[in-house]
Parts: sequence; structure tokens; C-alpha cells
Amino acid sequence: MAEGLDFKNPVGTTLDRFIMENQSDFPFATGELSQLLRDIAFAAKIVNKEINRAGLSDIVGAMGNKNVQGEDQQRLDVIADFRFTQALTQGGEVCALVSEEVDDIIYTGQNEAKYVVAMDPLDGSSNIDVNVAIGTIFSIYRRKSALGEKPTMEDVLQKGTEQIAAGYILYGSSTMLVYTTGFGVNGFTYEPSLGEFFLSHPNMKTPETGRLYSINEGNYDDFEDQLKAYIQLCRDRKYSGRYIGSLVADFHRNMMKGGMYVYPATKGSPKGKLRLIYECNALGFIIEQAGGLATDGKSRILEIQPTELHQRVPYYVGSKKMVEESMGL
Ligand code: AHM
Ligand code: MG
Repeated sequence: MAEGLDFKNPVGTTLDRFIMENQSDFPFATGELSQLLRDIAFAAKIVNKEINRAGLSDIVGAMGNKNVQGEDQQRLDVIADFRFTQALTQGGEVCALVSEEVDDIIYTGQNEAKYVVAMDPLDGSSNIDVNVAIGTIFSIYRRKSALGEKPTMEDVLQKGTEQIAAGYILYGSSTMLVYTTGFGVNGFTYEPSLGEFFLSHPNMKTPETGRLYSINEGNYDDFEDQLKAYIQLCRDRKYSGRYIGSLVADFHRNMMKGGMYVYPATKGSPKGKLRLIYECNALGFIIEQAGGLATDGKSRILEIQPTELHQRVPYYVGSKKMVEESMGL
């Protein structure tokens, strides 16, 4: 063996191995959740591939709106919705799905399955067509209704505290899958030539405070006085304003470096813009597991009882001290 080189663990831990090795965290685990997470990762690889060739598909699409397989060109968010729905329906572990792309509950027909998934298959709509980082967000719940029956509204309208797993995929300069099952947050980076996610960011923690603030300052005049005062404080302290307009990318950067993302109520979106059950709760679970905080500006996001599938909430998420300070605490 070449001196100084460690070949014992040459490529690190794959996502599949990690999921398998950590399955015993769950009492009575029978492997369905592990399979469900693998189904999500599988769909993520396909979506990642579609995203990477998006520019090329457009060129082909321009010649009569057909791609190389002769299929009609479709928007990436529609493609992502189709890929994830297909993977989770065929995977057999999910009885019902909620997707940002679909108004009603999607019944998979797998009434024996234990789990419910809420997701935004491709978030950052304004960035999808312009080669800027975008993401997928997902949240997993155990159903409340009896196995074998058709799932109900109660199954999908659960508080964030009931999540058993949540995660996101960031399609950025590299593709990452980050998830939690309530035992810390772990990040995996995709290696395209091997087609595998590898553990690259074990046990992720966010700094207690930070110097980045992410908000659409174009809406400043609409903000409540308290938030205006906090933004002014960030400016006085020479914090950096960083806003991609892709929630997953802004969230991920802030979690890594220390910072806060806010989408408050505005005149145009009086209840905020982001969706409680598949955007705010998922990232709220992750940030809490990483040591941060997620609120609606007044109280903890994970404790809000959802009443509608596509409910919007104001959203404050990131480093604990910054979120507290912005709320006047
Ligand atoms: P989308 O689900 O339609 O993509 O909207 C969510 C996105 C977030 O990713 C992003 O942070 C925010 O909307 C940007 O909104 P705005 O352009 O109003 O600042
Ligand atoms: Mg979205």
C-alpha cells in the first residue's frame, strides 16, 4: 500500500449505508422509513440530472418543443413533481402526498403504507430557468388513520413537532442532500460519476449567531416596525445582506455560516409567502436539530396546527440569537 494513504475507507460513507446503519435509532423500525429515504434520494438523482441538462433541453426544445426522447418539453418544476411522486408511489412506503404543485392530497393507492410525505419538489421558481441554485424540500409524517384505510386530512395536517424526518436537496455548485430524523443533521454530497451521495457534513450545527441576513429588502416599506428596526440594526452592525431568492440555498448558506432568513407578512402576501407544511416545518425541524430556531415572528413554527394544505406563514429561521433578536426577545 502506498505510504501515507489510507485505503481502508477510500470513498467514505454512502447515504444508503448511513441510512441502514442508523435505522436502529428508531425503536421497532422495520425498514420502511429507510426505504422511503432511499426512494427520495433516487428521485433526487434523476431530478439532478434533468436540472443539469436543462439548458441543453431548451436548445432541443426550441426545435419544435420535443426533447431527445420525443416527449414534449415541460417545466422543471413539473418534471420534479412527476419524478418524486412516481418514486414515492412506486416505492410503496407512502399512503398520501402533498406537493406544492398539486392542489389536493395525492392518494398513492398504497393504503397499507405507514407514511405521509409533504414536499416542494422544486423550490425557487424564479431561479429555475436562469441557472441559479434551487432545491427540493420534504417532510415525513407517520399517518394517524388506521393502516389499510384511505388516508385523511388529519394525516396530512399534522404539526411540525410530529415530523419523523425532514430534509432538502440543494442543486447548487454541487448537489447535496441534508436530512434529519431527529438525531442530528447530516449532509451528503453527490458524486455524479459514481451516482452516489457521500456523507460530507456529519452532525451539522449552526453558529449561535451570525452576520448574514436574508430578506427581500424590496418589500422593506411593508415590514412591521420591529422588523424594520432589526434590519436597521443589521445595517448598523455592517452585517452582510445575502438573498438568492431560493429558500433552500439561502437557508443552507445561513445554517453553515451563521445567519437568518426572513419572509415576513407583506402587503402582497399578508400571511407571508412560504408554505407551512412542506417548506417551513421541514426546514424548521432541521434548524432546530442544528441548534437554531424557526418562528413565524411570534411563536415556534413546529407548534402551529395547520388548517390547510397550502397554508402560508411568515417565516423567521436561522441562528438562534438573530431570530430571537429580530422578534424583540
Ligand atoms: P416558490 O415556492 O414559488 O418557488 O416560492 C418560494 C421562494 C423561495 O425559495 C424564496 O426564498 C422566495 O420564494 C422568494 O420570494 P421573493 O421573490 O418574493 O423574494
Ligand atoms: Mg416553494
